[in-house]
Amino acid sequence: MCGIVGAISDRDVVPVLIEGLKRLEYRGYDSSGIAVLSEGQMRRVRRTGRVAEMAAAAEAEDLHAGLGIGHTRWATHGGVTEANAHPHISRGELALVHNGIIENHEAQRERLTALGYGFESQTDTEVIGHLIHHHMSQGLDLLTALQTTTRELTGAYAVAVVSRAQPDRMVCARMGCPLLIGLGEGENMIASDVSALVQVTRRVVFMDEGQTALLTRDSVSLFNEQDREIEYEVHLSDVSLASLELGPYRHFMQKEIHEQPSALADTLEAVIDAGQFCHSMFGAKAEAILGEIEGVQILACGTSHYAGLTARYWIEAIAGLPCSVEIASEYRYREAYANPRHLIVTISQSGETLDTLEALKYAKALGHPHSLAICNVPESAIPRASELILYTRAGAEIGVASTKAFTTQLAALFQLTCVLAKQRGRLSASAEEEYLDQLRFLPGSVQHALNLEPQIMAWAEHFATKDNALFLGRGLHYPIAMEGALKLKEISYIHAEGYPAGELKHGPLALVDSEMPVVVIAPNDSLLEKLKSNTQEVRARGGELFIFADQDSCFEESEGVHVIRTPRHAGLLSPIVHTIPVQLLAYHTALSRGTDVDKPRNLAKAVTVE
Ligand code: F1P
Repeated sequence: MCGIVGAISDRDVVPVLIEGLKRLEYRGYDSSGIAVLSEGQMRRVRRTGRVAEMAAAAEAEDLHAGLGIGHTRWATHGGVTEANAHPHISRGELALVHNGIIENHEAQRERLTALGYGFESQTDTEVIGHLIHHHMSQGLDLLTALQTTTRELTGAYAVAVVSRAQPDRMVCARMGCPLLIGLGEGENMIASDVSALVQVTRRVVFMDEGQTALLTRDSVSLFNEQDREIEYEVHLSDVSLASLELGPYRHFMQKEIHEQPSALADTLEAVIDAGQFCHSMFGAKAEAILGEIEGVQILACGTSHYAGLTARYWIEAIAGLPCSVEIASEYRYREAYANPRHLIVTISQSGETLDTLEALKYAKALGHPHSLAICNVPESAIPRASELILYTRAGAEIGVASTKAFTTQLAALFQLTCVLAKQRGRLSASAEEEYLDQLRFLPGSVQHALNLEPQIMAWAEHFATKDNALFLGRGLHYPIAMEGALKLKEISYIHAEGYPAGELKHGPLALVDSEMPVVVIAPNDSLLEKLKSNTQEVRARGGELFIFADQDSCFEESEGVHVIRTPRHAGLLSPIVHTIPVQLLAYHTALSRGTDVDKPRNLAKAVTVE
């Protein structure tokens, strides 16, 4: 999704803006631009395509200034053109960047047209700049004009504005889209996320919904929805520069797949150190809230939704609580039945996914008093709107297709399950010890699964030539089959479906022929024999099988049956271990097909619009 960066400094901010935009590239974008105020002149460079092309153009135009804003655009209103790229300039006087969607832009466009404003783009954004310009022409200063404008907008936005009339400041506003302020020495900055700023500062202020801010070189003032100046808290970000660099890897996705043993170890550190499952890791109020709830409603999107689907098996079987899992964008628009004794659990890597955030707000409005966020980005919108929080400690995830966030979400959800079970007297001391042991071994099992990479690369060559693929799993591994299919379609653009293997003969078997590779996730669990019959149904129709089988699953290679042996059965944590091979398969297939692995077409990392 769109990314924003802005800086005001004694030094040239152009390199800060460019570097910031490069670090926001991972969010997904199709054009970029910067605007600077230099010697009283507003200067702008915009390009479709990569930030590097825009940066080269900025260099060619010799752009330097102490005040500027930059943007990576992910098209929503209007095609991918230079005219639609941000920053947008109003009458040569002020420049603006925007993330989000202005829902009443058509009405505002009519109003502004009547006031004599012309439009150069098809975006919803341009109305914001003209509205601010209009209010300034009525005598308001830049900040007040922005605050007045925000009251006339409906929708979601993070905006930053600079004006020729007040060249010593930058103003910004946040409603529904992320925005934070970075505090430097003799300079201040804004950005959509902290990765854009860590090159300059770690001291950040997270803006809240409805707030506006005024930045000069040496001061930052924050205002609430009523435009009253308020105090702010300064946080020290722990995002490291190393986590944002590729290192020896070819792609961030490859790096992040390989980081999973350490990401899991970090996420599990507290529980392993404590030697027990303890409610306190979810927050101060966790004991009372987790103790009193009678069910769980999980809300999430994409890969995070599949983590929820996996957790349902654990929560119902181990904790003995009813658990529903729903795609956030569906839940938020239906008249859902609310049981106030059910805990709302949101799962989100970014903590910014708009549908998940809105589903959480909707659940609260429906009468759910209790919520827990499982999230990878500290201080992001979803945990800030939740009562209880468990942060996964996967570190920055840059590849658009989620990998280490997913497996750490699963680890977090398993801990939640065990805490819920323990509080209900459903976790014996020996079971607790056994699960803790499984968690201790988990990073090692995941490393073992990573070692399968060379074998999986050979399979990937084959998949790269196909147009379709089926992924089958049963029980706990059915969501992993869906996750495997999602990974493959996201980054290799091969059409893939994940199915519960028992459902095969109710439809998808009609698709199976020699051109349809069928991936089977085959752990040695209680459903293994049933799964074996399902694979025979495939083979009998000429389908080629690619089976990820536990060491002791007893699948043999034969004509049309390929087997890769995964580590010994990891018990209830087996879905985590079995995720690794399907991630690697998707990665290497995409590599063979030459797609843009980290930035797949049409996709964005943080989906902050509907
Ligand atoms: C949800 C999600 C990711 C996916 C992609 C788009 O994000 O669907 O699972 O990989 O990045 O967004 P989140 O809510 O987990 O951040």
